[in-house]
Amino acid sequence: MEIRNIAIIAHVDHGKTTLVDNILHATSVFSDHEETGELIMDSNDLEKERGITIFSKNAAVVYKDTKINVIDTPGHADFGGEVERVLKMADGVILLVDAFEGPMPQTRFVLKKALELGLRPMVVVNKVDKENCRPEEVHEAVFDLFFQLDATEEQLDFPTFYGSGKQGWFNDSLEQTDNIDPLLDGIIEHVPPPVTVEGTLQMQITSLDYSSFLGRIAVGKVRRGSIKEKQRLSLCKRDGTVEKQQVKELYIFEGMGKKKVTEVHAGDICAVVGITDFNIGETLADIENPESLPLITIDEPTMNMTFGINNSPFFGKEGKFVTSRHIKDRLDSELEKNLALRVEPSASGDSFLVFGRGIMHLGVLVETMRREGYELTVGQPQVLTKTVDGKKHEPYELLVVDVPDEYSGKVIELVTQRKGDLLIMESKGAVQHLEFDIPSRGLIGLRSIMLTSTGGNAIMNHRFSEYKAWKGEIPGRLNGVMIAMDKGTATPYSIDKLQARGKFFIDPGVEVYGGMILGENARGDDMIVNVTEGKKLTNVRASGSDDGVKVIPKIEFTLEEYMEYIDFDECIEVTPESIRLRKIHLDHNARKRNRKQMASS
Ligand SMILES: Nc1nc2c(ncn2[C@@H]2O[C@H](COP(=O)(O)OP(=O)(O)OP(=O)(O)O)[C@@H](O)[C@H]2O)c(=O)[nH]1
Ligand SMILES: [Mg+2]
Repeated sequence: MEIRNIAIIAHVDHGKTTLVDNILHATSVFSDHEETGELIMDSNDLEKERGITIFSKNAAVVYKDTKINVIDTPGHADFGGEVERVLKMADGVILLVDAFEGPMPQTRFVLKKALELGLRPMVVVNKVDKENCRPEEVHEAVFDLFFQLDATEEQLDFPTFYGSGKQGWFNDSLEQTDNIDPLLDGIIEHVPPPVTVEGTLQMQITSLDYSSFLGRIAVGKVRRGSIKEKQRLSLCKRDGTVEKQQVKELYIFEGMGKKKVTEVHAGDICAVVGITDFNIGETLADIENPESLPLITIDEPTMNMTFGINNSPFFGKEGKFVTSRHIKDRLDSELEKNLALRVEPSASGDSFLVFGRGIMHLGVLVETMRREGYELTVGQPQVLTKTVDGKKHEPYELLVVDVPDEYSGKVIELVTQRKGDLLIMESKGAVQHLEFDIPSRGLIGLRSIMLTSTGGNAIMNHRFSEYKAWKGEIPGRLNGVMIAMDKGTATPYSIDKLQARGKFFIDPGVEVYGGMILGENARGDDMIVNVTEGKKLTNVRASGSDDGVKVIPKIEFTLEEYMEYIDFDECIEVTPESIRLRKIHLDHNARKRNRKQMASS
């Protein structure tokens, strides 16, 4: 059967996974009455809950006697390295662009990678059902982007499709149809069949799958020769050594699942069971004639964060895995699959410095550990600096903000305070499109301030661009916090009394301890407060009112928002049931002494 290998790439939320849903349905992977829901490929719990893709995934369908391997990729910038790797399995890409938003920072990044690899691009202008969308303009903008990125003549000649994943149609014009056949036909016509090379086996491992029965599974495209069940072969390792190993089982992708086969030929994508101790980027090759493919370079981390045991008074109450040994083992196993991650133990051995690609990358790891039953304490994320020619350098990012006209002045003011430089300002209807060059440090905590000062109307996106000279002092959080004086249960009575002085992160009825952070002070300094006075609530999650007391709903932050919120002398206690902010030093006197010391270091 003929094969086409295609990766779907785009900025976050432009509709990749929805398009894959459409492809699976159009090719009858499911029987007519089967209830599948939406975003079928976002199968991991966190992915389902957040509606975003974190891991790239393979699916395969058959259309008009051609097998199409489809690779769904994550759109968030922190997972850009993953996209770059899995592009090695593809011969063509579908670049999806939202018909309203147009090309965004991650559109540029993923397209650049695809063009550099010489892949055949197809463009899909998605979401044409959206009000005020501007598909023709977006098409123009995409063409300009190709041009700026030095696309070849052939790549510039990309076919464009329009449609709506939501309404279930794509066509080669703006005329609405009732199916996606024009797009599927386009894949067969425009994406070249895989280039296969005669000779002995070469397959680069580009991603990794897990099975509780089978263990780690190596996924990649067979580039040369073929691979067989039970075959003895060489694993060409990253460090240059070669290990003899044996294939146990072999699978190809079929629908959303896998199908066991005895042999896979060059050009197809497969999953190999039985290879031990491999890393992504390494090559499976012939037993006698091991020839490695060029290694895949891995993104350097740009940020780190301390992971330590939970040493709050509530230690061990909610989690199953609480010792530093547990945390160490868990981080070690994460390193096997999470390529952009690094871990360094502290001198004392009870905490670890974890390096990653950004807030989301590290946040997803903490969130996953918490769901698995871990308790831990994480510190303020730190941007990594480098020394270049004897000078301190730091990471910079391209920041894009789309905001209604009336707020654009405010946004520029906020970003400029944080050492961002305005590069581009243009109108898109009633919306201003702003682009800035800003040190990554300046982005930490910016989102929540920006949302507050624009009434939730700013859409913010950013992605790493390069290391450049250190830009000097950047003001941190403007507000202080409210800190619990003592251990006890927070009462509606005392929260009500304090509401005029700040905003709470907790509800009445919650157990607190001395040194725990309860909310944001309206003023710039920290304030120790008593929240345990008065009548106790009997029903923990009650409506929050008793004796005529009305408690304003608490501020709900996600883990990542907390990570961006905390100051240098604060940390986050993470357990399967709770996320609590606290001061590193819980004792009020010790903290005052230490804060001066820490601030000056
Ligand atoms: N109006 C409209 N919404 C769409 C369309 N396609 C997808 N969406 C919605 O856009 C949101 C994001 O869709 P996804 O398919 O998850 O986007 P994605 O590109 O896979 O996102 P990431 O994997 O997180 O990068 C969802 O709420 C979809 O329902 C479309 O054609 N029109
Ligand atoms: Mg997705």
